[in-house]
Amino acid sequence: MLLRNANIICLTDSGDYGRISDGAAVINEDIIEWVGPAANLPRTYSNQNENVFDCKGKLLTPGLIDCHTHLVYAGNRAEEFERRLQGVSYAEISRQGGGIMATVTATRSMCEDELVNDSRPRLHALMTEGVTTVEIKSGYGLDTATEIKMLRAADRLTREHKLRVQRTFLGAHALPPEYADRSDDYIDLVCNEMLPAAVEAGVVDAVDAFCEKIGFSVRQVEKVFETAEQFNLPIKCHAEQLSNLQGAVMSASRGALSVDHLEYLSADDVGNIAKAGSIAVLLPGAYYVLKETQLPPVVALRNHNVPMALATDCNPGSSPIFSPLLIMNMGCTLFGMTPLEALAGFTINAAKALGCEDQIGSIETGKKADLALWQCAHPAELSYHIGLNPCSAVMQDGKWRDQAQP
Ligand code: DI6
Ligand code: FE
Repeated sequence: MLLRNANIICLTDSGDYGRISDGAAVINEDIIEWVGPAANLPRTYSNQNENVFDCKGKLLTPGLIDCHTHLVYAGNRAEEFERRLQGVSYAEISRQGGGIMATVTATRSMCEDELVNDSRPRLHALMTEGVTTVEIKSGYGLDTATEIKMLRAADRLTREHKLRVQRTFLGAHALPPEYADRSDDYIDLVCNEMLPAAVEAGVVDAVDAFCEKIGFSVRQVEKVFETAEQFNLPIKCHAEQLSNLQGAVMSASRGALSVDHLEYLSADDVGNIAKAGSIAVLLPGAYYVLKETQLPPVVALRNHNVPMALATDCNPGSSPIFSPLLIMNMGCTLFGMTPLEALAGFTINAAKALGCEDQIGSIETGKKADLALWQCAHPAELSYHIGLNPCSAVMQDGKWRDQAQP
């Protein structure tokens, strides 16, 4: 397929994020075979008149990648939202046994089919805004069977819609009530039973943990990572979201793909993250919903060339947000990112956060033909509008999606 007349944002390293204003791209099966200025299009392609698609000057970007979500869960927490509005804090609700645990109870009681059905509209919301790859975490089961059920649901749901997925085991998300005051015993269960069983079931691509006072200590998270390493699984970490426990530096020094949240990361520690090569995944949705005031050290991350990804963190508690475009806006307005950093955050840097940048995240020869076409003249429009979805078509693996058949 030949795509013509496209305003292509390649998201390559070249200046202006690899913008080609009168661009063309050639897709062979599921792969980008050629991309460049229309004027340079080799004759073999330009002579083609079948299977030519006119992009009508619209913006063509890589398909968006939501690299941090908790999309699969049961129920919702609107009542907790009301309580937080009355001044009860997120951490306080968690200590009272609500918060994550409320979702755990709901998720345990739902069968896999129901979980898939409940989660589907959320995935659809991401897809309508150009998402072609999504990361989905477990972590609302906190027992072996439910963690596996969640990851199976993630698998089924994304397969059903032909999305690329990374399934992340987050058994160390919260302490289940059965293990109250026995958090080390729970970590033993995660390491000796839950994670091995989930790996055996073939549903784990990566391992995450919540390093926080209301989650697990650095030492406990390290144990989980040691087990992940035994299975050769990449690691990532929810770190420095509500306080500074030094989880990000620990995770980065163990080679974590990404360290996520980072509001309480000290600018002094950014150099170590940079040295280790981890990606910073920023989640302004949770910052907004929790009315956080501590900002992540964006300037230091930028100055140290730590690639910054953005993600929805969509979950029923701290980020009931299913709009990557809104998150891009928040990345700019709340965190001081540039619109192009925000777009890189949902494309090339998100691909790096998943360890998939050799396949996806930019429009380059040899990469997967996962693309999004937008009714926009300038890439900053993607971060600028709120509540307007300019996505006009999405290509996944070289095929236009039915929902947006152009
Ligand atoms: N941090 C978060 O923001 C989510 N998980 C985490 O470790 C919130 C999960 C929830 O509140 O349900
Ligand atoms: Fe999260």
